[in-house]
Amino acid sequence: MELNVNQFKKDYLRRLKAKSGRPLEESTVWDQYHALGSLIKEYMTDDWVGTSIAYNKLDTRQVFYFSMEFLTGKLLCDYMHAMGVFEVVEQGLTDLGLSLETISEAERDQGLGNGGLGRLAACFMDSMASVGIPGHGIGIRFNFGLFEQKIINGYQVEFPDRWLENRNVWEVKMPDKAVEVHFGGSVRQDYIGGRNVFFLENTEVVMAVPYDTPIPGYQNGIVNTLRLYSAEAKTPDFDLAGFSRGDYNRVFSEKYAVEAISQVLYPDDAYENGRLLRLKQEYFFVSAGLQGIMRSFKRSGLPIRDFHKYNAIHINDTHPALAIPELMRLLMDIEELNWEEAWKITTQTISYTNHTLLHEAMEKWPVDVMKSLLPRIFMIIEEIDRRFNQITERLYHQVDPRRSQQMAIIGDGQVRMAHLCIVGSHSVNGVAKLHSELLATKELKPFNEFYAGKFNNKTNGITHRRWLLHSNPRLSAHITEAIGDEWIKEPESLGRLMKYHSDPAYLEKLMAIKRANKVDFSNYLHKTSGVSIDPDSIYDIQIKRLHEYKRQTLNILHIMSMYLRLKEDPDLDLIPRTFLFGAKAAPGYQTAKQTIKLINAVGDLINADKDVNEKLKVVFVENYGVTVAEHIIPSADISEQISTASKEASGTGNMKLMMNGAVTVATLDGANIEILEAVGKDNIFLFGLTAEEVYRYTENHSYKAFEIYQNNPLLRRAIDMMTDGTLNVSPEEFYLIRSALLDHNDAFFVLKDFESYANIQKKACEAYRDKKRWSAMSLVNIAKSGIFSSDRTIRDYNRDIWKAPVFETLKGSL
Ligand code: NBY
Repeated sequence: MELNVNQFKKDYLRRLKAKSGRPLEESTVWDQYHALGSLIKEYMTDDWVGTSIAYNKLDTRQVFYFSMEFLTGKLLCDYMHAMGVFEVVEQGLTDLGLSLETISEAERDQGLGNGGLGRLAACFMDSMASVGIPGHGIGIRFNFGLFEQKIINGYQVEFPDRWLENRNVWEVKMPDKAVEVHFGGSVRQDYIGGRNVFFLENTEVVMAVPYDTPIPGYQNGIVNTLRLYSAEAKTPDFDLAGFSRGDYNRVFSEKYAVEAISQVLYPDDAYENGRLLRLKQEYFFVSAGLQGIMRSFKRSGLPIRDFHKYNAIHINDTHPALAIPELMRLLMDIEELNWEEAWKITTQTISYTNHTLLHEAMEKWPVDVMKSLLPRIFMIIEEIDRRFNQITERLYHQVDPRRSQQMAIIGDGQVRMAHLCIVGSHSVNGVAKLHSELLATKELKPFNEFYAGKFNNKTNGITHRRWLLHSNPRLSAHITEAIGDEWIKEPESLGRLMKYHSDPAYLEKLMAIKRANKVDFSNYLHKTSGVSIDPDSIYDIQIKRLHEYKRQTLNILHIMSMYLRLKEDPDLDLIPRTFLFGAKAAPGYQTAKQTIKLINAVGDLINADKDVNEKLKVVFVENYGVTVAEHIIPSADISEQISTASKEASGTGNMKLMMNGAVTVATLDGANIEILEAVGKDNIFLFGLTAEEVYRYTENHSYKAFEIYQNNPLLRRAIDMMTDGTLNVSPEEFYLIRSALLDHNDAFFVLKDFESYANIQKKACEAYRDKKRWSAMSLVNIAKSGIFSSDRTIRDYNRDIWKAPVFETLKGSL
């Protein structure tokens, strides 16, 4: 939009006064933030309203991305960049004696997600709008996002994330678009006008009230919508009779119980067995979202039989799987279509992404729970299952009588949500080549054989606008200076940087930028936690959820072994190295929590030991999340992507780090394999078992972790350090970690991969010594990162699955 500095200053001062009731001199930082947010939102309004009018007018096919999680982070600066007003606003604020940096720190992170899956949804929102796809998000407006983590005495302690306590400037409440969601009750069946009719009776009713947040595309005038539903008791004067009888407690506890649905995000990044409230959350937003879509579709006057031609509904993992039976219910019970018609529309509308191969993370719900909470939905699932079984029985009962049971949607008293998604959708995709291949050839093989062509791959991506353009302004400017700014719209043109591959001046500047970013991060860390780190050391970074398969344990054991070597030989020629960890553990995941304590205990030992602390430093960054990531990533030298091969579906942190010039230490897992293909084997440090080897060892039980422990003295001493009193803890402190490695035969092959990890670490350090070589490696990583932009991912989804129109801009169609 057109905006000049004077106009902005005038608008802003007026807005600040109106919002805070105070003049500039008396305003708090929060007042300043709130006024700025509200003004920026207003600047966006015409485009936002215009976009939705244009979509309606054009009868556009639209995409609805259903996700339990949207890990958006802060929005202010992103919005200003998208609207092209960043510089003007920054200048205007400076003129007024204010600092944009300080003001933007007052914004709370929108932390409505656990990790990669939720962040992916947020990147997709940005890319859909920027690429010009009519695509919207549907989810839950949790009152509390992912817990805030504090490290107290080395332990993770969780605190509630009250992100809404000072209101959210971006959202708009839409009470007129509220819908009812029904739970429990019973189903009455009738035969009316020659067809079976189903009525739900005596249900508990919850109002789903949408709050809309604008999602602006990058300087294209398109503004899509993220719609999050909040649960409210039916009417504000819910039970007036009870209230006037003085029955306050009952009335309020019912209201409280209803509103609990959108109270808090479950903090597990893997499936945690069968909590009723979680199932309520899943049905709540799916039913609300579908009713909203149905309502506006019907308003358009288009025939219901064409529903799938105008609506593409994507489900982010199995959490929104109930979209399948819910859409069937709406089409049959409300719109009066028959089963076959409804099934055709449903399967052609819905597509599904799988994000995991871990068996324990596959979502399943006990039949009795599903039946009593959602009786009509369960009936429909039973019927889908019955019809599907009929076909697989007929096909397989002679060749392989067990196959049809294996593929069933309902089995062993449980509803298998992934099976429901596969059967009820027209596309099933994994999130990296290896992951998609393992789904098709191993984990979901019978389905891939049954449904030729349904399975496909869509390698993840990240929005290069947030993760490079906005969070690393120095590097962005250096790139633009060399190749122009086309990469902002066409990220694959970052490839043109390759011509600077052996340009000493360019590479030197690249390293100077990295150095400056390292200084910035060390200042940030010092300011936020009091910890000092040395910008001349290597920043070696592992940031992701804490999980055994991600193997933070391998990293810390290697650090412990380096410590032991240095203690023996203090003159060991090592480049000073700072190991940074950032990770939240699920509150109930004890092994993960012990790992956090272990990292902190090792840090305490090393950082205080004069023999080693010039060369080694271990830092655990508290409360890792989107904003912390934006500070760390531009400063990274080494990116640790060391999951057990086959376990990490894709990874997206790996992409963010390479795009900022970090070099990856990697197993051949997830998207690391595609990073390798992009940069070539000389620009990445590979180690460890392959996925195939991991499968083989697991299948033939030939791996013996204890033998490695016995035969590798250095590793053995590192492991024993957990219990021998070297660390300032009781010998039982790390009981679960030790026993997972030694008593339970190390399910994630930490010991098996240790030696090859230690070797590659040595090679990485040697490479770092050679500044020229390292800077060229870094450049190649940046240059080849364009394919990991979520713009590419979104274009792939749209080309192969959603098939929505792509708009350059909507300006002309208004
Ligand atoms: O999704 C992650 C994968 O581990 C990662 O490899 C991939 O890059 C990313 C995006 O595709 N999965 C993930 O983040 N999963 C969750 O956060 C999650 C959250 C909740 C539940 C399960 C998984 N749950 O069942 O409640």
